[in-house]
Amino acid sequence: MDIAVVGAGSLGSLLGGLLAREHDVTLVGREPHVGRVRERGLRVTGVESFCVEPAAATEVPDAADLALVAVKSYDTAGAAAALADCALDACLSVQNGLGNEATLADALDCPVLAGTCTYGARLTEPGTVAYTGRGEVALGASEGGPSQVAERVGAALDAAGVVTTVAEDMPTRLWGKLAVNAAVNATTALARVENGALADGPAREVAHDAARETARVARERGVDLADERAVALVESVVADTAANRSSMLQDVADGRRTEVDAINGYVADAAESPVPVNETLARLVRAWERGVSSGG
Ligand code: KPL
Repeated sequence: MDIAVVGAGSLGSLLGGLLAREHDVTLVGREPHVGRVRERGLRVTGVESFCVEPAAATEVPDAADLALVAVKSYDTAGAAAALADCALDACLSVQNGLGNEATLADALDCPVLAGTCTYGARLTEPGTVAYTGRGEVALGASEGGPSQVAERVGAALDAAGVVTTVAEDMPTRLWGKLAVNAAVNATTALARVENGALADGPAREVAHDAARETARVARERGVDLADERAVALVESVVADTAANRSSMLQDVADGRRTEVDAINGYVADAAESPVPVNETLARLVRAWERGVSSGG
């Protein structure tokens, strides 16, 4: 299968590297990373260590069987515009936050699948990605139910050794993942701790409250996600990724914009009644972002 991985950051590079063992992959990302991949291949180190030679570019190709979108949520509209001119059979979003599939579907002619991904990755230098945790990609129709396209894409990921579940309950899974990100990302970014610090440390209850609020908002929108299930998801991700630095902690450490608007901000915007923990986390992270963008 011809796969364009749009957003060759940490996660996109890891998934692209895994997929390149079986498929024709083009990594679409930024310099100097893509240039280094073109010159010397992509090195994957950690859980598994190997080198692959995918194509690498700063622009999306003219055609691909699948576009796997892994850009930051604030870049989804840009990725959708770039992909609008690419002949595609299918598109799969494995991004954080909610609302990405709708943005992509508005711009593209092909089916857009929803995905969640719990693999852990970190770009350590241009051309090299650390594979920090084996996880799972769950994918399916964003509105739920069966999908032949999802079956085909799932089989392609599976053939490359990516742990894959083709799921008919993506709305619940997307909200479950949102609860995990709402709980873990801003908390670890603000406290500057690894995910494992939420297992028993002082921020544990902040994270659990953020997850409960997210589950309540999911139920307000007709998605069946119990508080206990959301907290259990957080506990299991925290245990499985204890040594990981969340993507938001990585963004903050590197002085980059975060995905808070599509995570805690999304929960706050979608809520019918107050969600004080998500609102507070969103405000604090936005305050940090404003300080960085004004050079503070
Ligand atoms: O998705 C993640 C992220 O960091 O964005 C988790 C699952 C929290 C792993 O770190």
